[in-house]
Amino acid sequence: MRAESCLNLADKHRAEDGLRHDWRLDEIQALFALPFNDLVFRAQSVHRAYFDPNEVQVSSLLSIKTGACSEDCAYCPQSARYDTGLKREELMPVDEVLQAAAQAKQQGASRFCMGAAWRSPKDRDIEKVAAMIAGVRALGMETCVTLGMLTDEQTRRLKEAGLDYYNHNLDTSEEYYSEIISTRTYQDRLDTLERVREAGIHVCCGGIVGMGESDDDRAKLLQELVNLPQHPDSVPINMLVRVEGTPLADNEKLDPLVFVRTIAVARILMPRSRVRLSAGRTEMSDEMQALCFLAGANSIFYGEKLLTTGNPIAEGDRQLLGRLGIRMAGLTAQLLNG
Ligand code: SAM
Ligand code: DTB
Ligand code: SF4
Repeated sequence: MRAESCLNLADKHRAEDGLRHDWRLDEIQALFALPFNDLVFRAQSVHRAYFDPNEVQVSSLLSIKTGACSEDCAYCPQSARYDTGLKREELMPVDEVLQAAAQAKQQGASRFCMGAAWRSPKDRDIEKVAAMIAGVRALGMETCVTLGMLTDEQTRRLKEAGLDYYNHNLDTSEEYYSEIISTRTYQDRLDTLERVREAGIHVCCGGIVGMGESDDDRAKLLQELVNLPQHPDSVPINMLVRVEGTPLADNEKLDPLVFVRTIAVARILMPRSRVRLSAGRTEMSDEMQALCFLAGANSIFYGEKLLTTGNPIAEGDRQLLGRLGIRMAGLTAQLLNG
């Protein structure tokens, strides 16, 4: 029944958005296998057809509830199961969150993303988060939250509070997912994504590379994302941040050019989506980040902290973007872009 209604939805959206939602794995694998220059040229051509190539959207992140998470995601420093030395913090007071948002706005961020280390929120938490959303919106910023799995009622409440985006990542292929997380299923993730989409909240959904997954896993992750009934509005591509104490701490580093290829293929598959060069930038050279922008990335996390780990300082990013002649999208420009 669910599969049938998804198919109908997929047909409906294909007709509506003129984009493909029926990519086969072999087609995606063929893109990954292109000579690097051909792949990047193609990605940049698609990028130019849909976006201003010299503009990036910037989001700032804040961890509003930190650590002690019941889930066992092997990459995550916030799981209660791993000793990462992280200090646990309860849900932050609303006024402190709004102070941080105002500061992020002053630095030039147009979207404020609030993350909580929950498997799923409790109803009483949702009321506080709703107040944060309303407050951040009142500052004139776009709002995004990532809180784990949601019920229908919680989703409705977030929409009512004015939520613009919900971040919920598929992280990797369905096959590899069970190697990384045992406390929830891929289908749980897909169910929350469906709720968010149907409530009319923009979807932010992507994944992590560098977790020891295969080339096929990366292709399959992108296939899952592109074949959703609607392409996610934002697609964060994270490079694994290897945190001491997590099971993936000693993983081998991914070839940076494979990361750039992943960005390029995401751009080709999802031409209207913001592809975000997300976690892992502190370990990337300026040249590698420039290649990611060339391959079609047009969004970054901005500000010296992601949720619990480091990110380049804002001044450093302003200098890098300046050297590349890339502007930060203002809120007005973003609203115009839809
Ligand atoms: N608990 C909620 C959830 O899992 O959806 C929201 C917060 S969770 C930290 C948000 C996302 O951060 C994860 O889905 C994952 O993609 C990303 N993430 C967490 N740890 C990471 C790491 N070490 N490196 C890269 N990305 C990471
Ligand atoms: C996403 O895809 N990446 C962000 C955001 N969505 C919530 C989180 C990255 C977290 C990196 C590890 C940390 O700082 O705890
Ligand atoms: Fe918890 Fe989210 Fe981290 Fe998984 S990724 S351990 S659900 S905070």
